[in-house]
Amino acid sequence: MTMKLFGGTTSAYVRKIKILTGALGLPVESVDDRTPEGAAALAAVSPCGKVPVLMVDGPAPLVLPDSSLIASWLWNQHGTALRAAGFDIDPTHWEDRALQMAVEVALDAAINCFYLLRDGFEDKGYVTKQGKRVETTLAWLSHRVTFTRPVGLAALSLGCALDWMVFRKVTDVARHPGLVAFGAAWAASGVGRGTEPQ
Ligand SMILES: N[C@@H](CCC(=O)N[C@@H](CS)C(=O)NCC(=O)O)C(=O)O
Repeated sequence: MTMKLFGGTTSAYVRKIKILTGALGLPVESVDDRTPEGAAALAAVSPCGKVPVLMVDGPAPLVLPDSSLIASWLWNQHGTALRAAGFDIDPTHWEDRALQMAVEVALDAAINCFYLLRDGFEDKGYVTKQGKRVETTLAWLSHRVTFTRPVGLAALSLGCALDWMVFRKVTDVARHPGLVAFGAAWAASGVGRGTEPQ
């Protein structure tokens, strides 16, 4: 079985998968969709043009175009090894998934704000609304998420999302003490080491 992971080095969603495949020691070829060749290869496998996409070749070929879908597939295939590596990303942990959903709603809104403002979009309220969504969701999460082992879906997403938000300077995480504590524990754990956005 060979695997290709489409995505660049800045995406928080791609990073989630790099952390998991790295913890498993899986040989995965990275395809950077920001190069013309990578973009063409991505367009050939997925109509959505979003990353990550995991392409699995072998007796049962698969194209998985979403980080949560990929994470569930990895859990299905390698759950025992992931557990041994300190992760529990069982997709039937509904409370954890509900928190993860909130993290990713905030991340999507932050991504939206970042790119719309970078492209010079004239804000007639939509960008402000997205920015408020980031803040209310982060404030809510700040009281609910702590970093514990094994690392679950919400913690994995939040670690990657906060690092991205700091990297892109889209919010001031320091306003949320619970998230500051989470970020310190996440950094100290080394879970994301070597995959930081750059
Ligand atoms: N729900 C998706 C979100 C993926 C996503 O938004 N990826 C961003 C990069 S961080 C992307 O591909 N953006 C390109 C675009 O929207 O054109 C997942 O979990 O994989």
